[in-house]
Amino acid sequence: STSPAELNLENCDREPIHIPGSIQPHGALLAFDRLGRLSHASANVPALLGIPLEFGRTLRPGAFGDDAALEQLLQDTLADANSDELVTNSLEATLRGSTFDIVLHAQHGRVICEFERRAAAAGEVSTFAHLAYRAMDTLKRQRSIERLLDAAVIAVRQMTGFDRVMAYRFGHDDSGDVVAEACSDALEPYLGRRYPASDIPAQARRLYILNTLRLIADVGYEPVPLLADATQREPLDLSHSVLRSVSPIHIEYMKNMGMGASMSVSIVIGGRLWGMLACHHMAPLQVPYPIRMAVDVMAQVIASTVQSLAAKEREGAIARAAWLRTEIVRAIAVGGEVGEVVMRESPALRENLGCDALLVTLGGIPRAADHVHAAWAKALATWLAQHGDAALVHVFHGEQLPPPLPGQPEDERYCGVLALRFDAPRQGWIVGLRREVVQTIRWGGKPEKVIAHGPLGPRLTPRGSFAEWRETVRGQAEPWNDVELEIASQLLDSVGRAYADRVLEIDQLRS
Ligand code: BLA
Repeated sequence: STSPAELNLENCDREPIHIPGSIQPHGALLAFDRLGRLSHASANVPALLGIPLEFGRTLRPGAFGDDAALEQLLQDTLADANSDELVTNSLEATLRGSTFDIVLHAQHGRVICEFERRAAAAGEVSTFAHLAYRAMDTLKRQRSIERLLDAAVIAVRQMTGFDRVMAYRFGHDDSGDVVAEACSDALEPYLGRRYPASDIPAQARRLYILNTLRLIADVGYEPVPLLADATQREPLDLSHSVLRSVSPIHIEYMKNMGMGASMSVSIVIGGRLWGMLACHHMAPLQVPYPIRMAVDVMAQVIASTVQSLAAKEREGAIARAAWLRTEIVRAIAVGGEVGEVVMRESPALRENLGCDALLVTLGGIPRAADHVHAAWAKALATWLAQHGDAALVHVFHGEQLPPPLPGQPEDERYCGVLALRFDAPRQGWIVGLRREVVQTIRWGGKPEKVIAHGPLGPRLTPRGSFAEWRETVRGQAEPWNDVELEIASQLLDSVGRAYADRVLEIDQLRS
């Protein structure tokens, strides 16, 4: 496997983070084979649990003191060890005077049993249960994805006590936007910022779909090594472990951000990582397991609510598009000029098609424009007249397009073009335009505030990785999504027909 010294920004998606060979020190780990024989243990087991490390043997009776419930649960979990399905059990127990949350999971012929030391005063369980219940209820009642996520970050902050809780939504290119945030007044808000896909490498995203919650209780921790029976050839797979030691690259990133603890919870929709709740604390923070589980359930409620809200938003957009189409067709039928009609509906159309500007051209000449620099509109109209082929809906990007002209203002530079040809012989186009993605994104950070560069490189800061991302997205616009493209092609269809009827009428009048 790759040692930390060999890791860098280019190969960090190859770090095998599921087999780190160590755990975080706020607990201890035991692993058993299907016969219940000890195969692996964290080096702190004797000190923390008072259990001697006798690899290849089953635990002696009474190894867990007189806690019969734990011994029974281990036996029950072992009975499920041959399942391909993941089986998870947990309970609270007191060993040698300390309270532990004990989490067992079985899969592929092995049981992993983790003992998490319960941090002081987790609060009244009943108070907490009420809090969690109320939060779920509030979440289900939200009517938009924005409000849902706003409510979610507030609830998670209340339940866990993190200094900062963010809802992070992934885009088509896996970059992530901070779309909701609840944070302490002492912190600079991150709301509205975007982070590049490379901040969470591919193998971590895959793991986070399987195991939806992780906690790094103390960024400054010393990992505790796992020891193994000499017959064990494979490193222990900690994909589903709650104590898994995390990537040193990520630890450095967090140190550079000045963090003391972090937790993140996946929002998985349709088997895809849709977003994440990401929590920061400036000091170490060990969130008790039951509270983490409540947050995990909450993330599932969020996922299903997002899914139904997204379906409603889609239906709403399609209904508004149908209404707009009717208006436009009616106006053209009574003799309105396409350019004029489109401009009259411009705000609603821009919203509906998700574009920043609109242009209508005919015969290679701009007829009407909204937020488009006149000289560039002319260049684009000429260019379109030369580039249209058989297709009716065209999507052009970046370098395919005419370059910006001298004097063209920054906010009227477009590099995403959705071009709808409503009249092929006369080169009539309705054109929706999108700005370069870099100009659309708010980046609120102050570069001079970046914390010291670590030994793994200067780019491992949010600010540094943003600079790199900015380079890779130059000349790109956000692509149009399926709903927008469908709306566009229906619009084109209706306008095309209304316009053809109009032209026919005029021709008939003339003859
Ligand atoms: C993991 N990176 C993560 C995680 C987050 C981020 C949330 C999940 C682990 C956790 O809960 O802390 C990224 N965290 C962010 C971002 C913000 C934040 C963007 O708070 C913004 C406010 N990270 C890098 C680079 C590499 C990298 C350049 O920035 C690789 C070269 C690696 N990130 C990396 C790895 C993991 C990770 C390897 C997995 C950690 C693990 O689970 O072991």
